[in-house]
Amino acid sequence: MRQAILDQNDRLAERNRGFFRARGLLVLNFLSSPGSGKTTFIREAVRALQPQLKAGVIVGDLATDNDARRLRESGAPVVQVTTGTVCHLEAEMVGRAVGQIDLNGLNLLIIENVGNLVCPASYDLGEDLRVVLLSVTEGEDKPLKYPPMFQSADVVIISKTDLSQACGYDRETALANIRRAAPKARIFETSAKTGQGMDDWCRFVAEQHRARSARDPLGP
Ligand SMILES: Nc1nc2c(ncn2[C@@H]2O[C@H](COP(=O)(O)OP(=O)(O)O)[C@@H](O)[C@H]2O)c(=O)[nH]1
Ligand SMILES: [Mg+2]
Repeated sequence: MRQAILDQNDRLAERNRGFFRARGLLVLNFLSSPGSGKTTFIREAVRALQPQLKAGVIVGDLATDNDARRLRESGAPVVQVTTGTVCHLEAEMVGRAVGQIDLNGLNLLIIENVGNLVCPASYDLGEDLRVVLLSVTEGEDKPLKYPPMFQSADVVIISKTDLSQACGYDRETALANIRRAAPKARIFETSAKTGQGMDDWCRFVAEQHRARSARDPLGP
């Protein structure tokens, strides 16, 4: 039963991927536990990437449109998906939500997944890159406790570095644990509050977008 659901999701994710590629969109799927700083990071990143790259955002939560309202402060078009009792976004939900965004002139689609370090790891949404956040406040051992999420990450963002000292954050241990769970992931150390690491992140996204456009020259 579960396998049938995942197979169906994979088919719809491939359909999303084809659609995104045809539109020349770079698609990022942001995942983390609740409160790691996804919404804040995305809002600041969207601001920093403009006007070079323009983003649309889809955000999933069980309830409320609080995050959509916060994300709209960046100026980006935002669609809130409320999942009720479902602990992750599925490809079908993303396919429907993207139909509500005017994609003309957009280069990037950012998906903020439901806050959860377990379930969303199993659901491909058709993204190009999986971006997993780990805040300095949540413990250096999370990559070891939640291996599937970190194994599936293309990028790991260490967030809230401005709080490192207050939390007694052990940077070397956190980096070693991330490298063990996600040996191929690019790692960024950032604070959405002070702006630390944002320039590096924006350069990376621009490079990824250029690489995608070079691979798929049919995109607009
Ligand atoms: N000090 C600090 N707080 C942050 C930072 N990023 C997010 N926060 C705070 O962390 C809390 C959760 O952030 P939010 O973006 O809602 O996380 P999400 O649940 O992963 O989307 C909020 O109170 C934010 O203001 C940061 O870089 N530094
Ligand atoms: Mg959020």
